[in-house]
Amino acid sequence: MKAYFYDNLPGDQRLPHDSGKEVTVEDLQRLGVLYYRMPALEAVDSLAAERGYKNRDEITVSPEKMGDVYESKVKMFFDEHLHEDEEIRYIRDGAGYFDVRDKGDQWVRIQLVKDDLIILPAGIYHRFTTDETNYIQAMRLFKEEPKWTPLNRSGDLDTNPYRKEYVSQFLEAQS
Ligand code: KMT
Ligand code: NI
Repeated sequence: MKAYFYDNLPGDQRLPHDSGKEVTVEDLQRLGVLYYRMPALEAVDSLAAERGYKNRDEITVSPEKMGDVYESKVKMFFDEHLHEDEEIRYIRDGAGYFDVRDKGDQWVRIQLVKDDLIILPAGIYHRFTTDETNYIQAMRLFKEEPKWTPLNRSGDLDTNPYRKEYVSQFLEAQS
């Protein structure tokens, strides 16, 4: 895992866009984003059990697997959105980037590789992209009823109760 501020320069979303300004695991934690290095699947099983996650699936995002729809899927994943539930991703192979908004609404880019696990809290604005290798395999964990519907960012979303809860818990509650 490596995290840094996104450079906001033009260019393909799959390029690193590394501004050189580093972001630490502790910085991520303050945003409610939890990172774990998990070489053992048993540890993922424990974490899932602790948090009440009963279901999982695996997705491969690559042109080989997705064919013609790959480019449009990758663009869709990159639309800024939030969910009304946690988003847990465990990288099984390949690599990719999750971008999350920080307190000042700046993009923080989190590079994940095999054996990295990330938990994004409900209500955080984020987006995902593959990198230049165009290949990632990830496990998606979910509870009984996944509320995975991506809600794309808009002014209206600021009144969403899950967004409001996230803002009060992580963005307002600290100096
Ligand atoms: C997401 O939430 O954008 C995804 O699930 C993308 C594929 S998982 C790396
Ligand atoms: Ni998402």
